[in-house]
Amino acid sequence: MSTTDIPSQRSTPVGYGSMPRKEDERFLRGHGRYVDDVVLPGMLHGAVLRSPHAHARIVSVDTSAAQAHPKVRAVITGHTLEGLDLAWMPTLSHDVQSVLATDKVRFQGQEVAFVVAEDRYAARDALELVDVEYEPLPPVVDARRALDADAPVVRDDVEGRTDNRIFDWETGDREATDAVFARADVVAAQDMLYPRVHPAPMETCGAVADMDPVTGKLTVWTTTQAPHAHRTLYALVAGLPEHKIRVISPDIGGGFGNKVGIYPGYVCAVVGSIVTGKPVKWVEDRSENLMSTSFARDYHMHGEIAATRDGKILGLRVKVLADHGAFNGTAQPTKFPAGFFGVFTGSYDLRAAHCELTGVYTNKAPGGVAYACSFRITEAVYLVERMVDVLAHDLGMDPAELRMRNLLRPEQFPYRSSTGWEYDSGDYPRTLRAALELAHYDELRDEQRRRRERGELMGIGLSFFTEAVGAGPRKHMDIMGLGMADGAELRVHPTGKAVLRLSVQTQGQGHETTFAQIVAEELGIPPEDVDVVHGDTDQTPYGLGTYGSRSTPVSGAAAAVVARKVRQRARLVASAMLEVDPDDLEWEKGRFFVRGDPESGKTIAEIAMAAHSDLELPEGVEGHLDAGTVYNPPNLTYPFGAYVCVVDVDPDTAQVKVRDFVAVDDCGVRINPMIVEGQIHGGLADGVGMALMQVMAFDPDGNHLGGSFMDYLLPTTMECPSWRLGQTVTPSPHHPIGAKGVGESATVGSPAAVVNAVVDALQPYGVRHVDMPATPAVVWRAMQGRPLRT
Ligand code: MCN
Ligand code: CUN
Repeated sequence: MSTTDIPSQRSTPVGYGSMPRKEDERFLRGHGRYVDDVVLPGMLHGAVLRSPHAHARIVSVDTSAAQAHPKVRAVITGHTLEGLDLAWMPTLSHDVQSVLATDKVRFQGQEVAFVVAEDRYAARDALELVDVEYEPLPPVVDARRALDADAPVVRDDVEGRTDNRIFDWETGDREATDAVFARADVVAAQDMLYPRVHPAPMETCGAVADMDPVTGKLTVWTTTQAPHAHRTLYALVAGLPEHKIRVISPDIGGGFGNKVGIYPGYVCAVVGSIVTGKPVKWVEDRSENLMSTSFARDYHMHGEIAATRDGKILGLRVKVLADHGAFNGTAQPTKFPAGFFGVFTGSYDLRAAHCELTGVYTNKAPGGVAYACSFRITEAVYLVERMVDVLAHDLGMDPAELRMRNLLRPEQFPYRSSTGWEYDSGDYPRTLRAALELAHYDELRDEQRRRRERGELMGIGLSFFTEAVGAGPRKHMDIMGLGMADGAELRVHPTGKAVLRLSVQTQGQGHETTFAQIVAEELGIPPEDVDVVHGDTDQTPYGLGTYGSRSTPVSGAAAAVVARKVRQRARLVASAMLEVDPDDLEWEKGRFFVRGDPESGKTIAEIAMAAHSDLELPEGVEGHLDAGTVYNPPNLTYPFGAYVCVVDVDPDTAQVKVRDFVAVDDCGVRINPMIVEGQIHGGLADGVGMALMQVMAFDPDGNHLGGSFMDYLLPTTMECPSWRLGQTVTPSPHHPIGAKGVGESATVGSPAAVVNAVVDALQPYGVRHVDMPATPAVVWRAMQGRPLRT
C-alpha cells in the first residue's frame, strides 16, 4: 500500500490536546436538552408542599380543598405513601429519610405533600389549599448543642433513640499521636468552622416520571449524576423489577454533588405517575433547591499540630463535630462515614496523627457531601492548611518555608500516610516551587513589607493540597452494597466510526469530548469519529456514576482498557488480512503494518470493515471489533497542587479583594488541557465564594436564611481575579494513561489559600484565625479583636 492510500484521517490530529468541546455546539445554539425540556403527551405537573417549621409535630393534613381544585389530579401525603410502604426511603448512609412527612417535620422546607395538576401553576396554587396543622416543637439548630442532655431529639422515629448522636468514628493512632505531642517543643491549637454551604448548580433538581400502565415500564428522566445507581435504588425501594426501569439523565446544568442522591421529589413524581397513569414532571425552584437539597460541609473542627522549634511538623490531632442535618443522607462509600476525611494529614510527612469525629442530627436539611467535596477532603485540606499557617504564625516562620520543609519528598512515593492512605505519586517540592516562582513570592513579601509601613493591609496565602479521587477499588468501597467499579463498551462500526458507552454522567465536565479523545488516542482515529453515549441506563453498561472526581480515574481507565481490547482484536484481524503472524505486526497510531515493511499495513477503518466482511478469520476470532470491560481501580489517584492567593483588605471597610491567584495543579497526564483549566477556573471561583461570601445560615428557630441568591451569594467575575495557572505532570503509576482526577481539586485547595491570605493581611492586628466566610463583618470584628462566629 502506498502512503497515498492511507485515509486522510491519519493527518487529523488525534488523541490528547485542547480540542474544543464537542458538546458546546449544542449548548451554544440552545439545543441542549435538560429535564425541564422533556415534554410528553398528557404530562401532568407536580409541586411539593414544604414545612414552614424547623421542628413540629403534624397534627393533621386536610387535602379536601386541594382535591376539589378543578385542575388537580392527585394529592399525595405521607399517609398515601404509608399505604405503599414508601413514606420513608433509605438514604445513602444506611439511615432512612422521610419522603413525605408523617409524624413530624424535622427541617424547614421538608416535604409534606405533593400535588399533581394539569399545569405547573395549578399545582402551585393548590399547595395553598392543603391545610396542615402543626404543633411546633423546640428545634436543635446549633450542632454544638445537639448532644446536650436537654436537646430535643430529632429522630424519635427510631425506637429507643434518646439523643442526636449518629455515629462516632476515629482514625489514626491515638497513643502514638499523644506520645508525639508530649515530646513536641511546640503545640498549636485552633478551632475552626467549615460552614454549611450549597453547590447551587445553575439547573435545579427535577424529574419526569412515566409509568407505562400497559408495559409496566417506568422511565424516569432525571437530574442524576449516577443513573445506574438510581435505577437499582428505585428497584430496591419501590419493589419494581429493575429491567422495567429506565433512568435517563439528559443534559445536566451543573451537579457539583447536588445530583448524587435521590430526593423525595423524584419519588413523588414516580408515585404521581403510578397513581394518575400519566407522566408527571416535577422541577424544584431555586429556593427549594437551596433549602432542601444536599448542602455541603458543616464541620466544626478543632485542630492541634505538634512540631519542633525549628519547624519540623511531627503530628496532628483533630476533633470534629459533623452536622448531618435531620437525616443522615450523606453520599459516601459505606465504610467511610466521614468520607475521605482520613487524608487530613495532607501533603506532609508526619510521625503520627489521630482524629475523632462525631456526627449529629440537627433540625436542618439533610446532605453532607456535595459541592466538589471529594468526599470531605475539602474539609480535611482546609483543616491541615489552616493548621500549618497557625503553626507558622506561632513559630514566626514563613509559611512557604514551613511547607517546603515538611512536604513529602519524591522518593517517599508510593507513600503510606500515618492514617493508612497510599499516595500513588508526586513531586511536591517541584510543584510548590513552580507556584512560588509564578507568583513572584519573594517580591510579594517585599511589597507587603512596604505596604504595611504605609498602613495598607496586603495578604499572601498559600495552600498545598493532596486529594484522593477515583473511588473504588470495590473491595474497599461501595455505596449501598454496590461496588465502586464502572463498565465501558466500545463498538467500532464497519466504516471505522466508534461509539463508546459509559456509566458516568457529565454535568458540564466535557465527557463527550475527553472520553472520545481517550479512545482516539488509543485507536488512532479522530475524536470526531467517536461518539460518547452516557446517561441512559438502557444504553450503557453498569457503573456508579460521576462524583468524587472519579470519572477519569475509573471510566477514563475503562475507556483506555476497552480501546486496547479493540486494538488487540484489530491486530488479529489485520494479521488475517495481511497474512502474517499477529506478532509480526507493529502499531503506529491508527494502523498496523508488517514489521520491516511499513508500506504493508491496514488502518483501523480498513480492519473494521474486514472484521465485518467475509474475510476468513483465524481460529477463535469472533469477528467485529467490539469490546466491553469493567474497570475496578487498584487504588485511588492522588492529584495535588500548590496555590498562592494575594488579597488586599480595605482597612476602613474590611472588604477583601482577591488581587491575584496562582494555581499549579498536578493531575498527572492531561487529556484535554483546556478542559482541565476550565475545571480549575471553576473550582477557584468556588473557593473564593466559600472563603469570602457563602454560608447557609439559620436563625435560632431554624429558619433558613439563604433561600435566594440575594442572601446566598455566588461569586461572579467581579469578585474573581484573572486566574494564573501553571502545571506539573506526575503520572499516576497505576492508571492506564497516567491520568488523575481534577474536577474538584481547585474547590478543595483554594479556600485555605484565600483564608490564609486574609489572616496574613490582618497580621498587624495580631489576628491568628478567621472563620469562613470572611465577609466584611467577620473581618471587621476580627480587626477589633472580637471574632464573629457563624
Ligand atoms: N480531565 C483531563 N485530564 C485529567 C483529568 C481530567 O482532561 N488528567 C478531564 C476529564 O476527562 C473530564 C474533566 O477533566 O472531562 C473532569 O474530570 P474528572 O476529574 O475525572 O472529574 P469528573 O468528570 O468525575 O467530574 C466530577 C467532578 C465533581 S465530583 C464535581 S462536584 C464537579 C466537577 O467535576 N462538578 C462539576 N466539575 C464540574 N464542572 C462542571 N462544569 N459542572 C459540574 O457540575
Ligand atoms: Cu462531592 S461533590 Mo462531586 O463529588 O459530585
